[in-house]
Amino acid sequence: MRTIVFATSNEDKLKEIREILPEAELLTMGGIGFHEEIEENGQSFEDNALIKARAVADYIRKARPDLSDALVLADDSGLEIDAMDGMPGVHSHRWLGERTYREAMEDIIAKLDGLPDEKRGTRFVCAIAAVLPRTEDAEEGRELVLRRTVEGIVARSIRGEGGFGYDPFFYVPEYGCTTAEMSREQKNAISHRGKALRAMREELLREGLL
Ligand code: ITT
Repeated sequence: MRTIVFATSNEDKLKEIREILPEAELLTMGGIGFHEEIEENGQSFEDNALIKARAVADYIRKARPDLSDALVLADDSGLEIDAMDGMPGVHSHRWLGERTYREAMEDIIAKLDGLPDEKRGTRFVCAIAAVLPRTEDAEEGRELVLRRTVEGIVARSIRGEGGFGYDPFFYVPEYGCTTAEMSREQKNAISHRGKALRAMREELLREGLL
């Protein structure tokens, strides 16, 4: 069984990831002894996913040679809101400041008050990066990166208890509910992270790495 180290400290993401990558033994950063804060200072989701995956791959090279055959994956995700010029985007987490998600969502709903559906467009974006194990003739492991999205509209009120982060106001018209009102399986089937992870899984299977 292939070992995958997933470079996240977000437990909610891990629950989603475990369901999509059943053929791998999934380890977390904490699980391999990596406790440093990674500075996500990239300009794009792809940059940040690569920054996270490289930091963990470096750590494995230096401190965990027993894991040299492991694949390292990382995702960087966030929410883009059309009426806010794509904000909060790559800053989706830090943009909260001192607010809870609920407060931040209520602020956005107030800002968009009165806008019709066609002006409430939003999307979740997810970039997944992989650092592949080093081969005998290569200094560095090869890297793969890809991006997927899911489109929605900013709901007029917060709804649902499932998911995490901005899910309770991410309304998907085709399903008539927010991603927080979906089961985990339903959300994984349509979500940015679900799509990106399945695409990465396909790629890894094609390369004989899973
Ligand atoms: P790691 O960097 O440790 O993975 P993080 O929570 O900081 O955890 P990101 O930088 O990738 O993760 O994510 C930015 C934020 O975007 C995340 O904390 C959520 O607020 C939001 N987000 C991402 N995916 C989401 C989803 O599926 N549902 C709701 N909100 C999501």
